[in-house]
Amino acid sequence: MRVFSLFAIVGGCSAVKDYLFKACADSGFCRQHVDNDGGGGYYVQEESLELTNGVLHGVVSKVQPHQVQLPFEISIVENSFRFRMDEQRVVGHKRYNEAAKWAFSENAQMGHLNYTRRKTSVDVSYGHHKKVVIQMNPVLFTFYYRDQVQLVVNEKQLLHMGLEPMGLEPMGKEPMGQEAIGLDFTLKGFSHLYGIPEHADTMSLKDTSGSEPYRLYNVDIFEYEVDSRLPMYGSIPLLMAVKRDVSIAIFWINSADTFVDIHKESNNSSVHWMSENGVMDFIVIIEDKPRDVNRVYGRITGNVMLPLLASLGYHQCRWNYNDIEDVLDVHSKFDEYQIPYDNIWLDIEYTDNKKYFTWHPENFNDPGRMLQVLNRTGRNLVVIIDPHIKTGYEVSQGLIDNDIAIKNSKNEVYHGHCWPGESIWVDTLHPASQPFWNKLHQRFIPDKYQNILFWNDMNEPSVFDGPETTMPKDNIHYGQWEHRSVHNLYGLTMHEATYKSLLNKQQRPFILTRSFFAGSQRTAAMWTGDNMSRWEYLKVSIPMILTMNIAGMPFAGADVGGFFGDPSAELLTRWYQAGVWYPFFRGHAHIDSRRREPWLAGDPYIGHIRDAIRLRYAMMPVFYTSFYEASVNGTPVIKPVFYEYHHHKKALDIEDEFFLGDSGVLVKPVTDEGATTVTFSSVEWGDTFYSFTNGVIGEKVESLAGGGGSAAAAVTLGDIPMLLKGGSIVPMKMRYRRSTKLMRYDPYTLVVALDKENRAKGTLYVDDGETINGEYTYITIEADASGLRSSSAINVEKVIIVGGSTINGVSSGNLKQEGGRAVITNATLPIYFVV
Ligand SMILES: *[C@@H]1O[C@H](CO)[C@@H](O)[C@H](O)[C@H]1NC(C)=O
Ligand SMILES: *[C@@H]1O[C@H](CO)[C@@H](O)[C@H](O)[C@H]1NC(C)=O
Ligand SMILES: *[C@@H]1O[C@H](CO)[C@@H](O)[C@H](O)[C@H]1NC(C)=O
Ligand SMILES: *[C@@H]1O[C@H](CO)[C@@H](O)[C@H](O)[C@H]1NC(C)=O
Ligand SMILES: *[C@@H]1O[C@H](CO)[C@@H](O)[C@H](O)[C@H]1NC(C)=O
Ligand SMILES: CC(=O)N[C@H]1CO[C@H](CO)[C@@H](O)[C@@H]1O
Repeated sequence: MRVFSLFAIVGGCSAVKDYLFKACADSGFCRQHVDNDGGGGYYVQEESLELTNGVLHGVVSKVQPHQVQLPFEISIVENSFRFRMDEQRVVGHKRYNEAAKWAFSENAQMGHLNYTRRKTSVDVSYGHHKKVVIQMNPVLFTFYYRDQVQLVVNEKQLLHMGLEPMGLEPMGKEPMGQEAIGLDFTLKGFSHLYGIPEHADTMSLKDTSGSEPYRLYNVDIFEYEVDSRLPMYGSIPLLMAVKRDVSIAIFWINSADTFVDIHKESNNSSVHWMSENGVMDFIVIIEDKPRDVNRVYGRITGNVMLPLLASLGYHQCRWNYNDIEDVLDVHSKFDEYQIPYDNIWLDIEYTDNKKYFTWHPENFNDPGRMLQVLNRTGRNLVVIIDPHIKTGYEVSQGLIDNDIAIKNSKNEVYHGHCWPGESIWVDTLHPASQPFWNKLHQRFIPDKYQNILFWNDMNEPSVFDGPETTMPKDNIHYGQWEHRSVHNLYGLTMHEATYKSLLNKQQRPFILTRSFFAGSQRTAAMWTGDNMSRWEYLKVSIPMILTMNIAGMPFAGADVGGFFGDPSAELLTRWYQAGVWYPFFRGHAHIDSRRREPWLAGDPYIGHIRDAIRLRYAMMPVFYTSFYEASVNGTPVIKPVFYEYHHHKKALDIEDEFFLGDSGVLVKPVTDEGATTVTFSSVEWGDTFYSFTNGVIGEKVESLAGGGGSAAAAVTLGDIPMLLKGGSIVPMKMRYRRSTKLMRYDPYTLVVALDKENRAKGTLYVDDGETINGEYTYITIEADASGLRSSSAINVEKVIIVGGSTINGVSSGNLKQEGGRAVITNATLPIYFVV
């Protein structure tokens, strides 16, 4: 009923979802915090300051309307400033303080700080050129970097912690949920902010003055809308601000329901974080460039794992493949149509009646046979395991017997409704859940098979009959923590448990998760959930995935073709051509959607889709190398152009064009129906670019538009617009193979695009693609006037050079002029260039 009345009032379908999810005004703590300056009045008790082991301890206090004591500590983590403040309670429970425990990597390094007492302030110094001046009364932090003020915390006096002013009872049994915290951060000279996924919105965050703040609260928002600040399946409370020569990140370490309100005033921006409860804990990262911020954040929370090479191949999914014959038929059709793929997926229907860790007794009665057939050509099977467990079978009984199910507020096992009907949920915060989860996986995976991968869906967790389609906030987890405190990190605990349960295999685990939190990048890939088969969803997938890359979780994708509905052949083709750039590349469809495996698209679409998927495989060395670099440096795999051009204001808004890692490959997917041209913006800033459409190197871009300096290029339906930046060397594998595994020993083609100084550089990472911590080589390749060199031997079958008239030393083979390009073929193959 409510849906229809709202629908009538607003008169458009954009409000259909709003009733399901709380707006700031419906959320007690947000409503009370959002515009409330609370009168300030928080001050540092001067006598409380004490430095122990490089950590500064003290107490923040406030007298009105009643006394609060807020012990805090300031520490240095990976050369960045961390502030953590709790509330001293006389009675009652503790505030949740373990979000950092889940988010942080084990290797995060603590540092020491120095401080100097002044009359009314304290100077804290750390690292190079970094200083924070802490004003005592009212408490205010001013962050300096290279002697300039960059950030002021609590300038707007929005600091709030504890029950007042909105809580009523300072003592006794507090009503839980009235422990909200809030704080403002004013960024000086920053007009562009990014991050805080997941939202179906622009990459550059919007000013939310007078409208809904961005909300972080993991929910199953099926059929989500675009251009929205509504919460989605996952949350990473990391916000990045970028200007010409400084980049800053604010990492708000809190896993409760959170709103982020943004105000932009000319070139300053202020960010107001509000969370429902928990301790106040944040880190400020200040560095020169966006990639430096990613490196530091990666050291704190861990970098993306180096993926199983096969998981960078194409994934074919639908809800659902009906039975083993269906799976094997789809599998062999890929070979028949000569389309490479690596992974085929099973959604919930493969189980016996939605009982996870079982196979459907008729349709999937011999999974070993299926795995064996797939394995012959190096393919994997991916199966879904969700955290809701059907009542009345051995797995749910095991959860009860081991006391590892999530409880309700009365401390009884919580029951809710999900795919299997009545279900209970595994509490993966409980240490005893790990051995239980390990055993389930070991028993379930047919003997000796390595080629089985996992998909953890619905782990927000989704509860069909719960508030906001999730769990009641007063449910109880291990440690007596309320669900409200840990809500946004539950999904992480689940996919991390799955990851650990697979470490006994020789092959690197692969897990796709729908819900995520800061730190999820260490053990899982994500996708953007239930999108729709419409052009605007294709378009918004690019900024959404770029935002995941900015927020340190680059292994991200969107359902190619859209989850709900039936795409037109043109949309499906364009979606594949864009999807080849998603770090996680999967076609997926709803159970009610028509079949849309690539060969069903008809001519000429099938040819274009085949070419697109083959291009992904040709570029596999670049993807794998970029992932390796991300796993070491925290850098994006698909990289917004502002990472290279942050000196140019216009670059800060470009969200439809991106680089593939540091390779120099620049991409602009076609996301408009009927498009006939594409214009690249990044060519404006003086670098040389070459046309690289469909992975075929061509002319300098000026000449595309007759030397006018604009890089508008005509595109046909078969074209995937790409450019290659001068100064790059791109290693490709050009031979068609059925899967990544079968490409392993194929020789490389090197595409060398020289810059204005006749130089170029590239990198290549090589290993067996499977084992954890196995042998590897990381190779640098360089070209200049004296020749082409690599730091280790590479098996090369062809070198293509553009942009230079002379390059010596490469002509160990036949150097031929072909049009404007120098092509080396058929030299004494294989050619090894060694320093
Ligand atoms: C702290 O001060 C000492 C002595 O002045 C100095 O040697 C050290 O480098 C300083 N450390 C930092 C992190 O600034
Ligand atoms: C901010 O804007 C002011 C005036 O609007 C200008 O003078 C100043 O240079 C700008 N600062 C930055 C960092 O852009
Ligand atoms: C931005 O911040 C700077 C430095 O605090 C200040 O001088 C300037 O007035 C601010 N600009 C606006 C529009 O508030
Ligand atoms: C899977 O294929 C590999 C070759 O790629 C082979 O070594 C392995 O034994 C196969 N596994 C099974 C269980 O057949
Ligand atoms: C490649 O080299 C072989 C042996 O040197 C020679 O016979 C052949 O003609 C060459 N092919 C081309 C296309 O140059
Ligand atoms: C509620 C809902 O529609 N859930 C869907 C979530 O997404 C996965 C995969 O995209 C589907 O399998 C579920 O049916």
